[in-house]
Amino acid sequence: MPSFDHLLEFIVPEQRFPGDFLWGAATSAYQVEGAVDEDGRGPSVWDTFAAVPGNVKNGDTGAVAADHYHRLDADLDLMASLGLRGYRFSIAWPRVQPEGTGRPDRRGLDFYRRLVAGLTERGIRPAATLFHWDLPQALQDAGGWENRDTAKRFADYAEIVFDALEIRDWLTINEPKTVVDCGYRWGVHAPGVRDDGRAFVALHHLLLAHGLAARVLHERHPGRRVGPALNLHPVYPADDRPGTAAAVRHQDGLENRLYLDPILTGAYPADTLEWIARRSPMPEHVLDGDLATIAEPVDVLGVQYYNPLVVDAEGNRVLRHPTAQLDWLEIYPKGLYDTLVRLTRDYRPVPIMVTENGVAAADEVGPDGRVHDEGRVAFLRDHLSALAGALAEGVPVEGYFVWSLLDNFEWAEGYDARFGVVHVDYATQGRTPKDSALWYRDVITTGRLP
Ligand code: IFM
Repeated sequence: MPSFDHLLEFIVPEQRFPGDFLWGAATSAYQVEGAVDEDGRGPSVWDTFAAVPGNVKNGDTGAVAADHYHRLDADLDLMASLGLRGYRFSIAWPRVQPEGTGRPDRRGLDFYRRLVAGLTERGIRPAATLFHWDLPQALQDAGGWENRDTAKRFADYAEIVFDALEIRDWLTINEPKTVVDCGYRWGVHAPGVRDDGRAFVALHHLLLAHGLAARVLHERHPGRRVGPALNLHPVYPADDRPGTAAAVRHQDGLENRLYLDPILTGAYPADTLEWIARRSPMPEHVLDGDLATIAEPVDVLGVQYYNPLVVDAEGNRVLRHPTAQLDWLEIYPKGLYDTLVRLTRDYRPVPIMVTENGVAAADEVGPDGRVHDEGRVAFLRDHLSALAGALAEGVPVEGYFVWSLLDNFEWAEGYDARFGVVHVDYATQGRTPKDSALWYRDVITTGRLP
């Protein structure tokens, strides 16, 4: 993987991070926990989707994943040994409410109580995501995110976990755009729908769920913080042909403004909404008061950055930068800088955490017992360098969570795509910190990029 130092030199006067910068790693429940039938957990849409042949590469499922549910204590020790100061995980809604409604299952909550206690004992700050795509199947059977009631059920679930877990920082919905695009427009994620009309109705209810849950936290636990975790993609023109600027603006609407504007300003972007109205009844689902709910103040904004999008006048994506193992993951660290700077330029300043950033590779443990993932080291160094550039511009970034702590179930890609800084041998469930994890530990210890 090439280095981008030459691109970043001009924006990075200082590579030192603030002393209280939160250095973390992230995972999500379905991707690491396994134990899908244990302690009363109900089925989720991802159990259903992954069970259908052809939906996931190699027929992989999250049934065992990284077996984190059974290896919690060892994984907590592993996090401590890597010097992590923060850990972002998600709570499996179907562990807490197996059917998505009603009384919580104590066993499900107890797992997360143990996790939070274990983190706290080790001086690692928890940040919890309420929903990282594992919707209880029973709610999907009742209409899923196309059903407005799911947003209300989400607020009930949020209240249960807010009250049960002593956590300051909460993320509501992980990447609503991925649910909308991959789950409802292109059908490559659960629930496997390919229908723009339905997709944008689901989008509105996902955002409503975010706002309702954020309001519950503010009402019940003042002093704690909540926000969404949004995957943002800076959009660049492929050329200067007539029409390209408009195509860039349109794509930026679908990628970024469609999520940022309602959440941070209380209005859907007019141009994007007009485009949606031509293919979806979504506007009819926006009821009085919804936008005020969605715009419940954000205390901390989760930003997830992987790749830029370069589009031509026809709106087609043009690959301009090197890609990693996954062909969508074009590597362009300056895109992180541009995204962070744009947030403070176009919206009112909000504390930001980079809640995901990372790269996949087909990593293997070598004969020396180590994983020499120098491509990932370069990726992390260049992206952290871009982040340092944004900090130097005054962007209020408080923390960074590498995606991911462990190799895990990469959704439709199954287990081939390894995003972890720790290698997982799925046959033995052995963990091997990759060179990137050791490099990251040094960055955490010194607070600067080597
Ligand atoms: O693995 C995913 C994660 O669940 C959500 N953000 C992107 C990651 C890499 O594809």
